[in-house]
Amino acid sequence: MAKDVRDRSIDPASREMLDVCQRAGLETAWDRFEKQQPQCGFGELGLCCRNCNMGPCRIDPFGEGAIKGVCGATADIIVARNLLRSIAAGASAHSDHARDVAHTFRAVSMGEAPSYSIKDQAKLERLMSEYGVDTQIALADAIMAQFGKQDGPLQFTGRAPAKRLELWKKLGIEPRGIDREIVECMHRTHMGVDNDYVSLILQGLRTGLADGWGGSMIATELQDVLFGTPTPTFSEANLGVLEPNQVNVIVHGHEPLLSEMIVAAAADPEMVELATKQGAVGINVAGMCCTGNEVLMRHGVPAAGNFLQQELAVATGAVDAMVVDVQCVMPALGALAGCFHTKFISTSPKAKFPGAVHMEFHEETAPETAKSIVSAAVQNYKNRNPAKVHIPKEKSKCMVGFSVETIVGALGGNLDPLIGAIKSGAVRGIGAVVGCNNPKIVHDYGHINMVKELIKNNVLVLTTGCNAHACAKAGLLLPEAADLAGEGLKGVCKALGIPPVLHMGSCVDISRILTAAAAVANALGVDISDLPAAGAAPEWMSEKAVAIGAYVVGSGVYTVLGTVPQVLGSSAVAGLLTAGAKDVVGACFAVEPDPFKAATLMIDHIDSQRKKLGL
Ligand code: BF8
Ligand code: SF4
Repeated sequence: MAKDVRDRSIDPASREMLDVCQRAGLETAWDRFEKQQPQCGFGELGLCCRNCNMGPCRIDPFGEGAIKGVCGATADIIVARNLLRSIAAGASAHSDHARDVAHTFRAVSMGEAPSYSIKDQAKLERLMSEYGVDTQIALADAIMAQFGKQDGPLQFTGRAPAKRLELWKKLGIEPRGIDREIVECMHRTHMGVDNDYVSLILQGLRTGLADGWGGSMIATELQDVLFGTPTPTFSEANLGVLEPNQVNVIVHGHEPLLSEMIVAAAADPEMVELATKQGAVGINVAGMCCTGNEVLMRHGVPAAGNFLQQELAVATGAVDAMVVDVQCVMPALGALAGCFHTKFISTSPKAKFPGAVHMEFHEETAPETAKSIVSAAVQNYKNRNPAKVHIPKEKSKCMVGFSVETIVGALGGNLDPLIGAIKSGAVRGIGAVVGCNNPKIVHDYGHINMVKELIKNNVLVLTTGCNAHACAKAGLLLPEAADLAGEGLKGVCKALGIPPVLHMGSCVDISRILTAAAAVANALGVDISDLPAAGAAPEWMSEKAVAIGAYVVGSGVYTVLGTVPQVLGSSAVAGLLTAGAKDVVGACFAVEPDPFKAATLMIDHIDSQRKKLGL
């Protein structure tokens, strides 16, 4: 039976493509989600354990059947262990990305990666002084050492307010080496190790902090050094950025090490000439997911869409190559690409996919591989079947690239104007809205309605990841969008010429939000948990989002989740996360799928913080 596409997405381009997919009998994540219904009740509650081979064990949520695993593990233990493993996986994804960037930075410092260079010398020098080293190589070594550091603290935690640092120390959650924290999660969750849910969750916070103030921050800072710190740039977003008469190359995944080289190769006159010979008028690179955010904010490369649009992009029949590296790439793409001429190209030694051509990418041979990939796309152009091409017209303009440096610049060199606007109430507070798509929520519905509701109530929104794509598509990243904001925020945006929603980058760039929050808290002489600020992930799905949640709350920011985490099988764990944590780290989670109600929770929190600060 035909599905009503309006129940699946609010984005017009996505609805149009969902229609196309239905008519062509092409399966998408939404269809597979329906086939999964009803989803496993034990899994939903976090109550199954496969951590040893006496199991699998599952706990009866009604207390009638088994209430303990074979080893005696209770619901509290199993739920907390499962959560800890998710945090470890998420933190490892961000941090392993950071490791690759650090590796390239080190190779550049040693003169061993001639195709990469230093693009932000000033930031490099600031980092050298932050780490207390005199040379670039010493900085590279010091950053590399952050991964295996046996004792705390991680260098970047020094950016956090003194009160926060003291609290982490007191609680024993000051993060040590990034790899160490992740390994410890795996150790603690092995059969018969840590069996106290509070102790497990504290380690989850510590591992999250090692991600936010460690892995993610290292990735962001070194990417800025190597590829440039983003500055305001205009571009376009949504599937309408695909070009009917050009070779379309989509870069999808997360690490700019690859996408930067693809962008450069596509501009190579030799490649452009090759494209012309094939009958195309040029080469159009478009970005997807976080790789999309990286090249969007540094080069103005148009963004094709967020997580749930990856299959829809292929279904346009106009993508000559879908080039991927790591994270958030659906394994479904291989089979779908097989229905079209699209070449699905995997590039990371860590990530192979069924149905993909593997063209492995290494920093020493990066430009050559990038050229081979672009050339494969160009040569594939002639195989495009015009009868199968359907590109939605829909695209929106956007203004992106608000690094902390840019925001400070836009404010005239320091944070005082922003702090003044917060004090006066023109800006009621700050909302960080981030995260994925998830077919459990109508695509982009959670993102867009929450963000609109916040700005209407004078909350300045900072965005990254797939929320940033959603906002770009909806026109919320334009200075004109200030007209949708409340009077106070509108005035501030108009005076500064900025949008009411500031695009700060990819998901690892949530570290920029931490840096900004710490700077504002330091300027006010308070802790991060005292700020009139709140976070949200209205449509989150990935384990990375769980790690982010852990570091955002661990850093003191109240956070509202739009999809329910798999923890409800333990009222003790759920209670700790949604209430108890407030007395421990000064912040907690809330779960609210309705974006309007969720925005109200955030605004209420912001108001109560203002009151406490006497504003
Ligand atoms: O790191 S927001 S779906 S793309 S996990 Fe993935 Fe989620 Fe998108 Fe980027 Ni972040
Ligand atoms: Fe079952 Fe315990 Fe083994 Fe988990 S660790 S599978 S609860 S026996």
